[in-house]
Amino acid sequence: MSSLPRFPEGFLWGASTAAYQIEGAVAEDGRGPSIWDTFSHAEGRTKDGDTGDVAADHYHRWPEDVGLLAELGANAYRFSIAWPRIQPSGSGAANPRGLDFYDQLVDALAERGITPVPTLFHWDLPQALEDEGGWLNRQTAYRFAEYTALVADRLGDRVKLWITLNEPFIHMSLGYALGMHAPGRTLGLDALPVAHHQLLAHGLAARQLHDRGLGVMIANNCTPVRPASEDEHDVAAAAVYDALHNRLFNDPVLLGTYPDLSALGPEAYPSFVEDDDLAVIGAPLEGLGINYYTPSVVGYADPAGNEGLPFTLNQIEGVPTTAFGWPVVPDGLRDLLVGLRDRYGSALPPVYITENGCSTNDVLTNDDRVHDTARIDFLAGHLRALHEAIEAGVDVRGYLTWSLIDNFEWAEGYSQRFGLAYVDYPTQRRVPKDSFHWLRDEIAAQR
Ligand code: IFM
Repeated sequence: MSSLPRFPEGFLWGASTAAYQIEGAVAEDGRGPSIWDTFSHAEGRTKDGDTGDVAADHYHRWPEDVGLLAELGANAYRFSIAWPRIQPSGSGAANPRGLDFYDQLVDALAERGITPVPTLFHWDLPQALEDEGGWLNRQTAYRFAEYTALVADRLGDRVKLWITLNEPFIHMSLGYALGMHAPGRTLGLDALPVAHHQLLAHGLAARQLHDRGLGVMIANNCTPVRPASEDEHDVAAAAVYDALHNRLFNDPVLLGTYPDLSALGPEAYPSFVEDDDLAVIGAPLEGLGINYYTPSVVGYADPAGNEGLPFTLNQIEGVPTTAFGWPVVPDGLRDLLVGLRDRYGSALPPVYITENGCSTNDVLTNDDRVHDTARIDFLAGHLRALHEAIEAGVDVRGYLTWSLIDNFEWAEGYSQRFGLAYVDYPTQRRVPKDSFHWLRDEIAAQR
């Protein structure tokens, strides 16, 4: 019996993954090195020195993983394409064996009636492009459009809905501002050109996809922002954080404008934005991907003692937390979506939840079970909140949970398990967790 209210007809149900986090096989079939190969192999960058060299071995076990999706009853699967498999040195002709890998995956999904929703960039930039400045270099945006064309030419007959970038805010902030992710740069606010060049890449890639009659989305990491108090300084600080985390990436793609970031410095971005860029970036989208994990409570900070930032992120008390320590606030998803609808109105395209999930301290029992009750509670709470947003009039078309299987959680290595299926890394055996069975039953009840 279902514990969830009824979702709209044709709703997409499924799960998400990303290439570097699951594939492994980093030196196979002509794949070139990515910034995550370099970063994870550098001393002290990831927990326990973990790398994605083998990850969940999806490159060899993909038929089994497609089988898991089928068993789940998924009608959609979001995966990412590894740019370094397609263009090992970041430019030039496509590596046919790289394209073949995704071609066979797409065919296998189609055979099972599962809609493929590929992401073209989920943080694994070819190292050769990083050597030329990575996303600090405007040329990377043009390289991305060329790469997009190569992939779309091969898969566009079967793949109709595409995601250009995954979470450009997280890639900019953790990768280029704070140095916690690849490529490990610590530029602080000087990382802002990375936002613009990623957005330009999105716009140029969207043009390639649209020219081929294909649908386009971007997957933005969004957080509902709440001020720490009603004090005007906290309220203003919250508005700045909202502009940096959410609006910097949503306004340009939905409205063709940038939010006011002058609170971060007198020349936050004008110098690197060229004349027609915003028109390219603001091309109409067929969907907006939302990755939601937790809200943000923001208070005022004196920029002088806070690396130029006029805000601070406060602890959220009194709610459960994930194994990662992230506060679990399902209502935040409803508030976020209703807030997006109120802010963007008719400029908001159909919304797809392209990520939402939690890490838990999973234990494989002797009888091959994983009792991840906390994940079931997480999913049930967020799906109910999502339904409330739909009832409030937000056009939500799908829910793709993060993640199908346990995987390489970036700087946290293999210590954080987000999967519906447990991966026993020494054997690479997949064991569906209790949450997998729960979601399978809920999806079946919706049909
Ligand atoms: O694992 C990541 C994913 O790659 C991007 N979004 C957040 C997830 C959990 O941290």
